[in-house]
Amino acid sequence: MANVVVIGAQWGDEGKGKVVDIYTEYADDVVRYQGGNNAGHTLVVGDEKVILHLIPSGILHEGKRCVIGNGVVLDPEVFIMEITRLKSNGYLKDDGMLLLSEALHIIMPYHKRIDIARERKSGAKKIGTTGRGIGPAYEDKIGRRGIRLMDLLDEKAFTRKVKEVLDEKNLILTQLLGDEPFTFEEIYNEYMGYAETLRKYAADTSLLLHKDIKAGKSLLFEGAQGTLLDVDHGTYPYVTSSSTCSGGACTGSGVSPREIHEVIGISKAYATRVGSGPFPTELLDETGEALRQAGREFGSTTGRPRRCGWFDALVARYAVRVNGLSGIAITKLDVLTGLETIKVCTAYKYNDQILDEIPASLEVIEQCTPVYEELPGWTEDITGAKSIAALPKNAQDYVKRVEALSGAPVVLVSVGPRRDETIVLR
Ligand code: 2SA
Ligand code: GDP
Ligand code: MG
Repeated sequence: MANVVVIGAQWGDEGKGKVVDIYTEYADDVVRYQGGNNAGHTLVVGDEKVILHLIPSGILHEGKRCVIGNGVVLDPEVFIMEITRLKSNGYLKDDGMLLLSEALHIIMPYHKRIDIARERKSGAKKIGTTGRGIGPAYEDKIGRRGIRLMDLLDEKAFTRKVKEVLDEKNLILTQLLGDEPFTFEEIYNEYMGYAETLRKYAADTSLLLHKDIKAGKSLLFEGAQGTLLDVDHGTYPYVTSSSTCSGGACTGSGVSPREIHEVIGISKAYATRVGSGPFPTELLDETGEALRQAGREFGSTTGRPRRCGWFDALVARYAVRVNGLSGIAITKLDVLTGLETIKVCTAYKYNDQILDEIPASLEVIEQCTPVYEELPGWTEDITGAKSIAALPKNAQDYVKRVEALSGAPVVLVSVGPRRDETIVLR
């Protein structure tokens, strides 16, 4: 029995969906605990590709309980679309295996409109959000004016709470952002329709998870986005609005830190970032473009091209520290195949100083240039490798170097998008 947290060790899209799908075999419950449908987690099973935005990546396994915890912000329309699609593909045969925390916050139509309008108004300074209303929904949660699932399921509470906030939302939309207002009726009619579908999934999930732990079951926590997008520990303000680090698993699910046994960080063998913000190892040349094409680096939610760059050991070490990583999973090693040499960033240069930790100030990070070490590449196809020993010597050395620079043991190496293209070490 082990309760494991899986988090992104970079800027998201490290392959968390794939790794969670694989680890689900050893778990009883799979739990999303932060973010919302800004996430896009891709699973490839045989020839089938499934992209999940809200529902935990354990859903493709029968008999595993999937929980969306209190820390998630949920767009009911997207949730319903996702369950409908899963059911039509033969998954989620038992609705009882999917649970929503009744304390989670609901993304409202004004959240989405405010998100998009603010980004539009920010011009070059925009965050590069996914436009899914995530930030504005968390603002209302922290501002204590959010609508929770339990409110949506109680018509009177829902009516009262929406009426309480709507004037202010419409003022922001019309007076500050130059957008259209909402009427109470349009929101009421749309959301009351969702309420009936959502009711059967609602539960006190913290209590259920607690009971499962007491019964000796194993929990797998599925992080969304990545460490450098954490609202506290990321490259603020170019972050998402939730706690993407391992600590978020506890606040976002109501499970105690004392119940967590392992924290696994997922890192690509290179790096990507989507949206604005500092990215010291970014490649704006043909090598960056080659990584984007070979790794199919386009947003799983928005389709936006992802920015690509070399592996950054400062980011990896930081992720090990702030998440307490007990292991690292290296993904997309196959994408590096064919490169003559591969660079890894081992330090930053800031004026004439050498830094081996990420500086706290955004202004300083933006002026840092990477100090690189070069490693020889390989040309052999590695997607069929089933062990580290089966990898070409240079690929083995690359993995060893990444492990040494990161300071946490490598527990999995992914050599292709499919389930069977994985070397599980522990
Ligand atoms: P938001 O929408 O408020 O969370 O955006 C704030 C920042 O967080 C980034 N962010 C992400 N970064 C990587 N992957 C994400 N999910 C999608 C994917 C992204 C997509 O799987 O590819 O499809 O574009 C994700 N979600 C949020 C975002 O880019 C902003 O930098
Ligand atoms: P997540 O948000 O961390 O779950 O990652 P995404 O699903 O947004 O992006 C990861 C992408 O890489 C998906 O398209 C995966 O199918 C793909 N992927 C995952 N692991 C590997 C791998 O080892 N090699 C290759 N080539 N693709 C991978
Ligand atoms: Mg993703």
